[in-house]
Amino acid sequence: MRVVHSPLHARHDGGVELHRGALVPSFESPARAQFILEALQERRFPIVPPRDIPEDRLQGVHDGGFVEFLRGAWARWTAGGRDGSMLPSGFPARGLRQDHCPSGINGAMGWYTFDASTPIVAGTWDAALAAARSAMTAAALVAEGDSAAYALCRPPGHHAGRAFYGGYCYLNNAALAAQHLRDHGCARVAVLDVDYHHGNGTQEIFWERDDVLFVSLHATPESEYPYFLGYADERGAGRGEGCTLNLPLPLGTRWQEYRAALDVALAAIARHAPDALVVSLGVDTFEADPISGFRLTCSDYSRLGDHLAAAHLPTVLVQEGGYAVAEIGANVAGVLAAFADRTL
Ligand code: Q9C
Ligand code: ZN
Repeated sequence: MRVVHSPLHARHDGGVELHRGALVPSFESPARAQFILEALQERRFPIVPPRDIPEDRLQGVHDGGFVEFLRGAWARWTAGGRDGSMLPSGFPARGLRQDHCPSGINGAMGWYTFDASTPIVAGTWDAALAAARSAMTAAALVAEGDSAAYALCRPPGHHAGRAFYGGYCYLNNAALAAQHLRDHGCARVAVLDVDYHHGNGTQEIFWERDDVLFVSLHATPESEYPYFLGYADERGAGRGEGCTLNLPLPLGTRWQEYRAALDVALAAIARHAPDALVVSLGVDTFEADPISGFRLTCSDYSRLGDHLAAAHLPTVLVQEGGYAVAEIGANVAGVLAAFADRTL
């Protein structure tokens, strides 16, 4: 299994986030990708760079004005004499205008994001674009015949929607991978999101589509981020009705209950009969994750890899969350090594 990685991820660094009432350094740090890379190099996975995919391909899943905002946001911020990291100070809640993006940078920021966890710094665009290209490159490898590929994406992507960013995510890497597969020979695609948090961005992007099934296992949004999407009664709309499946789980979930939900997810995927699978691979389900509440152990990640391989589908794995930095390399490598063993 080839690993797609770009060192440009490290340009997204130095941001702060609003966490439990205080501004703290971002949990989503360059060290995460560095530790994953080292663990995969140690296990002799081949590492390849992303291809120079044209930026207009982002518009397969994203709004053009939104992409332009992300590309130009830092320049607009610094032109106003500001430094540090960009965080919003107001959002268009119910009762406020939903039809006009303010021309000023602060209003535009609140328009395009939905939280104060997702800072923009000088190198955010370069890193987000490299992550998006990594995911599309991994999809290209699979479309061209590899049985599986892994994109070491940083920043992550599954909270970013057609025209919004948030949850440490700017461009939706997994959705871009799924769209690439759709455009290159796969009539039907499934996305399985196993990050601790609901993949609200991916769900929104494919909500009205019947060609891409979205299935997500995640912590209950009643108490966990992103709070406002990810409930079991969300099933898609229009042609996409029945092509979204949410399996929210309680805090404290361990492998035994997790595995039962995973079986339900994999059965739904088999019924969709996809030509390829995209896995949004978050390892923030780990028992020692600093912002999450599930209890998966290191050895459970090999079990997860086994189960994913048992779907017997060409598979693009895309890195999402995971903030227990000391164990993140072992946990990701555990999934990928087990997956690769089963597909040899
Ligand atoms: N300040 C992913 O795992 N903030 N995103 C939660 C901590 C947002 C997680 C509260 C968590 C986003 C890709
Ligand atoms: Zn997460």
